[in-house]
Amino acid sequence: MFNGTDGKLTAYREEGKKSMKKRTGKFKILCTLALTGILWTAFFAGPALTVQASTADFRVSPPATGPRTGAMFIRNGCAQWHYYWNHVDWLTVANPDYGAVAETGSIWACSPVDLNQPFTVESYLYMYHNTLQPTTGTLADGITFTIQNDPCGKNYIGNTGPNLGVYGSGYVKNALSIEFDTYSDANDPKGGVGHVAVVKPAASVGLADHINVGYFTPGCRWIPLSVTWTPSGAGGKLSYSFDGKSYSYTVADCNAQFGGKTAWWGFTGSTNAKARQSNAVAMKTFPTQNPTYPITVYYYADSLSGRYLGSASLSAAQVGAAITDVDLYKFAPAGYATPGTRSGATVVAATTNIVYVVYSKAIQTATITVVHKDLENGSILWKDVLTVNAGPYGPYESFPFPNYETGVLVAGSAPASGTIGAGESITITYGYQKQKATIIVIHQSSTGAQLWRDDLTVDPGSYGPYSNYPYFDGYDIGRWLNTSDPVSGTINGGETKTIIFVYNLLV
Ligand SMILES: [Ca+2]
Ligand SMILES: [Ca+2]
Repeated sequence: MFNGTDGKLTAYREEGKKSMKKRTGKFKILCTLALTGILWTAFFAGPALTVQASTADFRVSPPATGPRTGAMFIRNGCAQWHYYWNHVDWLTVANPDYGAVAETGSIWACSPVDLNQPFTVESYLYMYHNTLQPTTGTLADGITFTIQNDPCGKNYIGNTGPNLGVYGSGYVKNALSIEFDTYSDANDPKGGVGHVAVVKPAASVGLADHINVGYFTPGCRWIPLSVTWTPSGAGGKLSYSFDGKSYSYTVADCNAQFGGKTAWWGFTGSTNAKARQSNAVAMKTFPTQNPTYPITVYYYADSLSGRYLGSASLSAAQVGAAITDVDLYKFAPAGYATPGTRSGATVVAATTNIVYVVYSKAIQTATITVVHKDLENGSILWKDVLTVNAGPYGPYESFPFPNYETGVLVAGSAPASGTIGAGESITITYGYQKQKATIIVIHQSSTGAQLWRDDLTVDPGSYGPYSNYPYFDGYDIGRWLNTSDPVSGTINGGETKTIIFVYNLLV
């Protein structure tokens, strides 16, 4: 774009930031169109025009190498993409608007990195006054390179000033930062103008939270930064060089540090309320990992009914890798056979990867033999061989034998209720007694005095006749008086009959 102060042609710039001031928008578009024509005309028709990368914004050019980064990062906050026609581009993570203060921005690579694989990021960092400012004044606050798994993911945006876009309230979670801090705050190391340190982002970062502290002097330059991740077991090593010095930091456990093995990476930056420092990143190389693809497992019960149970996501995996970590027991409904039957994707493809796990209703039976035994004589009154579902069984009422009194479990028998496993076989034996009847025989005198009483327990059925009852021999054969019952008939289990004999006393 034109430098508005002197009209000098500098470069072609596209703004990726929607929040650019509207009042300048049309002007920029016009300038862009005009300049594009001018530049391309010059390039193709004129004598060799040595096109310099623009120094309009940052006084010096970033190295004219590296991929076009505009589509490779998600930009948040005040971050912007600057693309120049000779393919030199960079992203500002703070202070893109030439003088704004108290800003913060973040750029996160569109694709996360797989921490199971090594990767290297090579870049250049600019942390200095831009061209519209005098080169005097305080520089603050700096840039971080951060690997993170914040819930906001690649939309995470942090705080301004000393927070460098990652610390303070709402700090980036599950993260590790390498800070390039150009302003020494109260809690900062004091050994140099600017300092480099590994910091685990937190609400409050103290001096002791700065690890691997090194120093550098901010200036009007693009400082090379190379970061290499080397996985090792559950963690890995973060090796980085900045301004010609090398450092390394070991992460013991990626799950503890990053909340997983896949993480976002990118840069954040900030300015404070007074200092104006442009913070910019130019990329040299991006991670060249094999791309990974997510895998989804859907669980169903009853392949016929297709009842959906739930889903699970597996860690992203590389194309061609066998999908081995499918949990065939997850969501299994009670009573269904496990493991489930798996179908669907078996090898990761560069498309949607879906695995199905289907359970079937368990056909798991057990056998319960119920024996009903007469306790008096040991004879088997009834025997049932029942095929039941494995699981709980009983209680006693589940195995009735109605013709007798409530049974009692015979010693050594299985309990009347419990749990039976698939394929098991048990025998429950109940002892029964026939239900008895009661005949009360009362002998009394003709005057009503009771002479004798017998309470007789009898089997149900016919009873009587008279001669079956105990004789009261102190008297003449009595004359019986029918009270409630006759002296012979049929009596049911549980019934009571009373027969009264009345005697004439032999006096
Ligand atoms: Ca600081
Ligand atoms: Ca610091």
